[in-house]
Amino acid sequence: MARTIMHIDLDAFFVSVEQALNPELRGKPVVVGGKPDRRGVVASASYEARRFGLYAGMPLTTAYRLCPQAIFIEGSFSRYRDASQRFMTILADFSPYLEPVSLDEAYLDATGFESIHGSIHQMAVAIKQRIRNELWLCASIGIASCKVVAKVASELSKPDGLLEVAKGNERSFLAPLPIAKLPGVGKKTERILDGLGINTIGKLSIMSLGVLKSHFGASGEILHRFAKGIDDRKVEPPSAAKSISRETTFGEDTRDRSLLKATLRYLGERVGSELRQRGKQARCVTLKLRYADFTTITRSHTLSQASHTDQTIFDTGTKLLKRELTQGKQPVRLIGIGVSNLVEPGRQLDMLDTSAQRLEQLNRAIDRIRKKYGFTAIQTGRTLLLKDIFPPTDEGYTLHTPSLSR
Ligand code: TTP
Ligand code: MG
Repeated sequence: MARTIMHIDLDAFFVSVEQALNPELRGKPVVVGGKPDRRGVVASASYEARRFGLYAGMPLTTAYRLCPQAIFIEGSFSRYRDASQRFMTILADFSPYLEPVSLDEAYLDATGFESIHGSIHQMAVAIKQRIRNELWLCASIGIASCKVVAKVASELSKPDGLLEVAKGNERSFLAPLPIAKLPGVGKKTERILDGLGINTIGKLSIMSLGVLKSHFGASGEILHRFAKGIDDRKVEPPSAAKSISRETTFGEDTRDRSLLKATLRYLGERVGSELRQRGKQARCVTLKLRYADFTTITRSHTLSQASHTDQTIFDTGTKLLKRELTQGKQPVRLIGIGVSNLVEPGRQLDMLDTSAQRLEQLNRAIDRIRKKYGFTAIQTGRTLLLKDIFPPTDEGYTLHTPSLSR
């Protein structure tokens, strides 16, 4: 489905907060970062100061040389934090699909919001107005069908800008721009691309993927997609959990490996199911054990490839468990398993592998049945063992702490 994404970024943020509080600073070259006799760099320069060539990251001494009449101020982080909070609160009034990226920058998914405001353009105007009226700050907004194009658009429209890239025009919009404008292209990437004769996003978009990958590895592919105006990343509200885990306390402390493994399988399936429901894959699997004396350990393993299958979660958990139990510890009181380092599923290279494909299909089929008939409608071989141990409840088995850890 076509999406409408906004990227909102405040203009000269730190400086503008100072100007909002002190009218004497308005309309003048102002620098936040410190006094020019100090070592340090410009954090934010007003647009009036930028006319003299000042920019963020420039040494203060250079800034002073270029623009001695500028007003240099130390700034106060707590003021910027407060302004940022108020900025995000305004945005949240417009859409719950809000992803703050930094203090003064956020993505907002506005898909389908036209009808509320008349048009997306009018919605953006209303956002800018509220920010101006309530915070005395200026925001620039880019609107496009994906994040990367929306971000480039807001940047290009600054200051006090509003730029909408119509669906279908993403690639032609980006093509003439210098490669440095593409998010993800830093100084180093720019230098390498320059050496290859690539100076515009358009040229980057028609480069051979093989050459790009040979220079930049996996990120070569992302750059290539971005250059073509393709970006599937979702707007992710920060409430989305960074990890998913399940744990349970045994009625009696145990050393029984079959029971430990069966429980691990069960908990791993719950984690896997939640992971797939969120459309995510995990890079890291963590085992948690609490022994009879309440000593608690966690052991993690990073996967070579992100996964969301029950089998991978279980296999990894089992390996960690085996390693831990060989050390002849005391009986186990609690066992838990979790996944973290969650990522959007990338292109599934391992899907070429038919066994991986079958596993994926099997997991999906199990999820569908469980969704319809409840989690315990399907028992995998190993978890059947638990039937006699945990009294089934409507949710399956009684879990001591079945909560999500965030
Ligand atoms: P930016 O949005 O990159 O810059 P800006 O808001 O000052 O200017 P623009 O109009 O181009 O958006 O960063 C937001 C704030 O983050 C900026 O006001 C100060 C702080 N910051 C630093 O402290 N150091 C830096 O190097 C940069 C780039 C920003
Ligand atoms: Mg900004």
